[in-house]
Amino acid sequence: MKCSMTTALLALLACLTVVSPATQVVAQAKDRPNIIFLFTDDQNDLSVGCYGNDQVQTPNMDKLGAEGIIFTNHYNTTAICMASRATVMTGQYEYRVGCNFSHGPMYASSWARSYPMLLRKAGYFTGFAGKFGFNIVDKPGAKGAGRGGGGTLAHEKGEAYFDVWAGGQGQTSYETDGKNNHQRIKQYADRYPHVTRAYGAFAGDFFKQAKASGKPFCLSISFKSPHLPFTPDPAFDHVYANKTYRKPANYGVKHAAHLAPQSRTGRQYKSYRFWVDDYQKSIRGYNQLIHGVDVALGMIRKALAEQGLSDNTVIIFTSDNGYSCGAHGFGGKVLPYEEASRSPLIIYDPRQPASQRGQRRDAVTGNIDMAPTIFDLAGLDVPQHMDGKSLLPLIREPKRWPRESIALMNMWGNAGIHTFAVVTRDWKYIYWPYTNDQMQPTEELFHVANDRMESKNLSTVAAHADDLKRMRAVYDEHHTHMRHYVTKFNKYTLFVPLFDRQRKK
Ligand SMILES: [Ca+2]
Repeated sequence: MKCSMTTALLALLACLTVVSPATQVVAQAKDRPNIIFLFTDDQNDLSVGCYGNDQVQTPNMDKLGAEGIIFTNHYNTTAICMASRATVMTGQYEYRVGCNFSHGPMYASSWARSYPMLLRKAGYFTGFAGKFGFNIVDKPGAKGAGRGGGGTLAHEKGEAYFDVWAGGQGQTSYETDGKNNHQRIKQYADRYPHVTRAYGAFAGDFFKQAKASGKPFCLSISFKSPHLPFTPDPAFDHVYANKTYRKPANYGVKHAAHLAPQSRTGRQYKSYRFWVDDYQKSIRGYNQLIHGVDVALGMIRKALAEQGLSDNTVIIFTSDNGYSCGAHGFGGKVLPYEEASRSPLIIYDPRQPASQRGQRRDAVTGNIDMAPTIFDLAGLDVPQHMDGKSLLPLIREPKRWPRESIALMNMWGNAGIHTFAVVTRDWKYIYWPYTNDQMQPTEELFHVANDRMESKNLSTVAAHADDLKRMRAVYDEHHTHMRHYVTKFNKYTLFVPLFDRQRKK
C-alpha cells in the first residue's frame, strides 16, 4: 500500500513538472531576482542615520531602509576583515571555514561551496569589485598560503571565478588609478579620482553587461570605505565642514575600567591614539567616507532604474565588521563589544508587499546569514554545511523566527584578546580565557538591549545570577557546536579547549 502510494505520488509530481526546457529557463530567469551585495569595510551600525545617528547624512542608506528591512541587531561573528569576508562567502563560522590572518587562506573545497561559485553554477551572471580580502589555495600548505594566509586573490583566479572581475590587490586604493585597483576600476579615474564613486560607475556598466547576458545577476561590491586611512573624497568636504560631533556616552578610557583586563591587552587599546588625540578630525573623516558610499549607493539605484532592473533586484547592504571609534578607549575592531562587532544590515526586496517593507527586525542576525539568504533569494536550497540561516523567513514571519543566539569570536592577534562569546537580542555573554600573573579567566554579562554602551558587567551581580546561568548554557551549546565542526586545519583545534569554560585549569 505504502509502495503504491509512493509510486502514484511520483507519477503525479512527474506530470506537474513536465514543461519544455525552454519554458523552464524563461520561468527561472523571470522568477529569480538579481542580487546586489554591497559591503563596506569597518562600518559600525551607529554610523547610519536610520540606525539612530542624527549627526550624519546618509540619505540613500536611510531610503533603502525605509523601503526595505532594517536589522537592528546585526553582528559580525568575527569582527575582522579577512575572517568576516570568508564567513560571508561561505555562511560558516570562522572556526569552520578556517580562514583568517595568522591562520591561513581559504581552501578551494570551501570556495567551491561559496555563494558566488554556486550562484554562477546555477546560471547567475556574477561580478565582483573591490577588496576581496583572502586568498584561495588548492590544499593546506599550498603556495600562496604565505604570511597570515595572504589577503590577495590573484587576478587570474578572479577572472576564472567571476563573469566580471574587478577585484583589487590587498587593501585596494582610495585613489581610483592607484596601483592596487583593477583596471576595470581605474578606467573611471578621470571622472571619479576617489574610488568610492568609481564603484558606483562600475556597477552601472556591469548592469548593461548582465542585462545583455540574459541571465539573472549577482554583483558583489566590497568598498574600501570607511577603512583607514581616513582620506575621504574631497568632493564631499562641504558635507561635514566645521561640524563638531557629540561623543558617545562610553567614549574614552574612563569607560574601560569595568571591562575584562584581557580586552585591554591588544593593539585596539594601545594603538589608534588618533581617536583620543583628535576625535573630531577622525570621526569627520570616517563619516565623510561613509557619506561617499551613500552617494555611490544612490548612483547604483539610479543606474538600476535606467536599465529597467529596479523591480527585480534585491539589494543587501552591510559591512565586514564594526569600528570602535574611541568607545571605552578602543580603536580598531576585532573585539566582541558592540561598536566593533555590530554593523548595519539592510535588505531591500522590491518584490515584497508593502506590509513586509519599511520595518525593523530586532532578532539577532550575523554575517553567517548572508550566504544562506542569498541562496534563498536565488531559489536554491540552503546547503547543510552553512552555520547561518536565510533571513527571508525572519522578514516574512518574525514571530515564528526560531533562532535566539549566535556566537562571536576572536582567534586573531595577541593571546590576551582571544575570546568566545554569545549574543541574543537582549543579552551578551563573553568569556576571556587568557591567564597570566595579573589576570584570571574573566566572564562578562551585558544586558545589551538596555545597556547598548556596555557600561555594566552584570556577571557578578547576584540579582542576575539566573541570567548568567542561562547565558552560560547558551555559550556551552555554541562551544559544543564548535567542538563538533571545527576545521582540523590552520590550528583552529587549539581554540576548542581554550574556549571550554569548564576546562580544568
Ligand atoms: Ca574590515
